[in-house]
Amino acid sequence: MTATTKISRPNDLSAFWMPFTANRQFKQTPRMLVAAEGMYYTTDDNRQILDGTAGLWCCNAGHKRPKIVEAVKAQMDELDYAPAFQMGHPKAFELANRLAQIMPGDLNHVFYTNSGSESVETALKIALAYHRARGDGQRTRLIGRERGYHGVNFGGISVGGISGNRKTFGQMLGGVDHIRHTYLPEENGVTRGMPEHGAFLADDLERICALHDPSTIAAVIVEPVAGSTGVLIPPKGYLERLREICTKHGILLIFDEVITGFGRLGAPFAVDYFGVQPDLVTTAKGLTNGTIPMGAVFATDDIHDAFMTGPENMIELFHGYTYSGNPVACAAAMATLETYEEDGLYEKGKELGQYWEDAVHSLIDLPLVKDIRNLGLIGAIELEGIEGFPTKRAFNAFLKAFEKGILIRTTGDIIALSPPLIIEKSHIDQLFGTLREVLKEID
Ligand code: PXG
Ligand code: PLP
Repeated sequence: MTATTKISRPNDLSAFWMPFTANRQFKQTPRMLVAAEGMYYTTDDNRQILDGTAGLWCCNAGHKRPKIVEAVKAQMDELDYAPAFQMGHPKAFELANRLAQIMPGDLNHVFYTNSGSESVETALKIALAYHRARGDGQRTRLIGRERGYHGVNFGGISVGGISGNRKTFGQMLGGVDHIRHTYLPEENGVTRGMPEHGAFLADDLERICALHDPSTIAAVIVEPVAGSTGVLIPPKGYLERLREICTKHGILLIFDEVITGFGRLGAPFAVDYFGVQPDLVTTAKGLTNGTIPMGAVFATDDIHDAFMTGPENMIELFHGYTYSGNPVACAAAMATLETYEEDGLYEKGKELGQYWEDAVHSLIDLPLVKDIRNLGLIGAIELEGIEGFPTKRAFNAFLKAFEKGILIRTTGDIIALSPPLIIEKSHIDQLFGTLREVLKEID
């Protein structure tokens, strides 16, 4: 716990248009965090809040980790910025090598971005350009999944499947279709870990292939575990089946590991956890422990090498960001990976998994609880909604939880929990003890 007593409350909240926030509600009753250390935030009224969400699924090593803090300070002193195009700096290469070592299989090439949303745009563009580079340029369709979340840029919301994130933004990308989501409440309600039923849901890709002809499809993008939509765990055999169908038809498979990457499931990546090998992997968040914005897309040798043709003085991929491989972000990422390894955090989901699972499922007796799902250090508690007021019950729970000293995250009427991987049993007890009180007290 931190002993910080800093009090800071800005006197005017109007200029900052807050992201994914009920701005008017917030500005009437602000919830301000002013410091963080380990498992706890400190509020502006000096309360300690247990972080049940690792910030926004990103601070996997907890807060204010000394190694990361020092690395960022030192990097600022040494090289603050280097041009990303036609120039390099050593840490960008060192980090890419290290990431390629951690990632299984031949996903050996790393393209840097600044967020999960940018990682998704990058992966979709690489998929399209890859087919074209191989003379297969009629493969232009991109397939996402219902209830998928792939960030908020136009490619990501097009392949994404959350209607609230799409409906007010016009036509999106053309040539996009969606397979079914993987939630079967009748068959798989209140499941511990991976559900038994539903591998057949992957066959929905065959339906899409039959409709458009597989030769027009460039890539399929899915979250191995759907996070933002309220935690949907893939049924046993589902991801394997999706891989088989993609391979059969020459379609690239993209795993969006922005949430599942860097230890969330009790393995470095979902690729390890599920033992299914995609062609491209998108990451962000945990890459720098949330400290400095950074994302990374992993590509196989085959995909990368398809671009390395033509005159050697030509740019092979017309894509990149001003901040791709920013030195301060690279330093933060290197120190983050060291911290994960030193603390054994890739294993934590396995070690603590059973205790976590039992704790999440302990809430099933509460009348407001409709379904519970979990995998690794992720848990979801789906509540009965208030009739006519969707999302209100979960939001009430969020407000009450904050009042009682725990940070939870809600989407729709679902509470999603994803604590820093440094969590201990005593924190799990605090989190679920408090949540039980919350769910008894709210309307
Ligand atoms: N893909 C996936 C699978 C994600 O979960 C993104 C892409 C976009 O990343 P950026 O860095 O652009 O936000 C995400 C992000 C929540 C929540 O509480 C989830 C995300 C972001 C913020 C909140 O569910 N996921
Ligand atoms: N808009 C303008 C006018 C720019 O000059 C640039 C980059 O040079 C961008 C947008 C893209 O910015 P970023 O590279 O940070 O994504």
